[in-house]
Amino acid sequence: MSISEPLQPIRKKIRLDSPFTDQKPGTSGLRKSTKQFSEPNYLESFIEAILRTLPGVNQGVLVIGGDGRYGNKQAIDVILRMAAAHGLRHAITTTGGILSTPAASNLIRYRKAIGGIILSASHNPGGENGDFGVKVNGANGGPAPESFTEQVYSCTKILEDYAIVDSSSISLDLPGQYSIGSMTIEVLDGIEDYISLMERLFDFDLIRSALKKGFPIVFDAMHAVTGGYATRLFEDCLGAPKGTVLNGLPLEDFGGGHPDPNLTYAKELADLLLNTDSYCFGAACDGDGDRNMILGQGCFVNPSDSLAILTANAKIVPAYSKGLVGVARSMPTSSAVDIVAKDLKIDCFETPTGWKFFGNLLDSDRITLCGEESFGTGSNHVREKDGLWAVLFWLQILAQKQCTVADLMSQHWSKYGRHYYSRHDYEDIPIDVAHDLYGRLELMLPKLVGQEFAGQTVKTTDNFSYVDPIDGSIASNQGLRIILDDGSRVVVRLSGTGTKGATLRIYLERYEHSNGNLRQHSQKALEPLIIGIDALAEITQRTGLERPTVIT
Ligand code: VG1
Ligand code: CO
Repeated sequence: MSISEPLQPIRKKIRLDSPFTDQKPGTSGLRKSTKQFSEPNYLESFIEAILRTLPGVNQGVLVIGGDGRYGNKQAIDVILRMAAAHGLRHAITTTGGILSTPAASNLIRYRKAIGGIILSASHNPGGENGDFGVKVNGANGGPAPESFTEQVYSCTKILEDYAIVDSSSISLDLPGQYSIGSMTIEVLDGIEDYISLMERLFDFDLIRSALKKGFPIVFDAMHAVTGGYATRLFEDCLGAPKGTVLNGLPLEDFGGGHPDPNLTYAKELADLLLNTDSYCFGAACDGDGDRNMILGQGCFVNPSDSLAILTANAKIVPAYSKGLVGVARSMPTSSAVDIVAKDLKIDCFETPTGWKFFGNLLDSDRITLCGEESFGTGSNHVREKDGLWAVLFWLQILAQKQCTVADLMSQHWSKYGRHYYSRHDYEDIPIDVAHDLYGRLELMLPKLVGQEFAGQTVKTTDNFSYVDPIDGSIASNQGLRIILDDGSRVVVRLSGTGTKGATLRIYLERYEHSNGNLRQHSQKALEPLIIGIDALAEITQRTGLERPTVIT
């Protein structure tokens, strides 16, 4: 079907009353409340800044899609009309406007687009009272680097007007070809290409036969973007029974839930795996499909351990059968993968929090796999973390080894030792309280060296900064680290993705050798560190919170 708009759609310049000074992108794009995004000209002025900054806009190809949250389709309509006004040649979007972040990364790469605009606030709640977000990815398919987002931000501060074309909305109901003026638009099924990519990476036959032999799995799409992808993957392609995918229908408000796959927000799934014997394997993804949580029967896999397990077993997956060139993890992620990398004699890089920092390492073939403690794992197949990819990776390993998740974890720890690990989040605390706490702790850091902390001696302290080994760019103030004599550590960071108040993140880690006690509860094993940092940073006292809002 093809609908042609009038040949000369009206291009207008809308004058802005005042520039928008609060459009500073955080860890991953611009994330604000839906209400703020609904203010007149708010979205438009940010998109204008992007289209003025992104290289290749004139006659370029742009990918646009989102996680289906409230405002997704309206935003696509605005972006298409602004893209036409800025001289793009072709825009690619998807049916229902549904496109997961990793699938967008794939589309950008293989359609040789100049980049993509992804409408998502990821794991933040959606709906009229929730959050909305805009992420920009570059031609490599990955999140734009800080140099780009800084430029966009500077542009928003001086913006006086934006250009848009007047035309009626195009339908996203079915695949089709359209045009607005001289810009052509392709609406395609956002799922097909992603599934074919997965088929090229994994051995679907092996997974299919393992599932058939009686390995019941369950997947929670949390009413977010992965519903359609997961149903097609697990139920249609891999033969899992109907009903394997829970909450598979994407909803504008994610069914009122918080689409963050962790033990707090994916409790329904966690209960099925931890408190019943109905399933051998369970997994969930977040709002935009880039995060994953892995569970076995009676067993939660810590994301830092997950990265280590994937690294140790990568050769099982056809795409990585020749081995890995290197791996990377974000700084707060535990060192579980470092030990595996050492054993495999491959490089292991430590980057700041945020997927954009893996981009250069992936582009220059220095790493094959990478991951973050925040339920993100990925590889060089795209330039984003990829939730369903991680689930398939786990299924491939389990199908090949014919063992349970718990067995695989035990085997791993008895070979490499165990990194007890936990993240404590204090959400929605007053911004000044958070900054005072952080600033005070930072000032204390130099004096802590050589002092006793949590029953050990403090070896080093710093505020992590990173020099990109490829382009030499520097990212500083990436988190406070207190590293103890036995290798244990506490990291303190302020989140860059929240929209209400500030979120303080405390990352706790302690290593236990393979011949030590590997069966403790992690909160118990980390207790001295938990008590130590609370006393030192005066967390309870200053925030008034007796305990963290979320413990992972
Ligand atoms: C959080 C995570 C970080 C992740 C980021 C984006 O950032 O800690 O690891 O890369 O979210 O994930 P912060 O600044 O709040 O700690 V997503 O699923 O929003 O792309
Ligand atoms: Co996400």
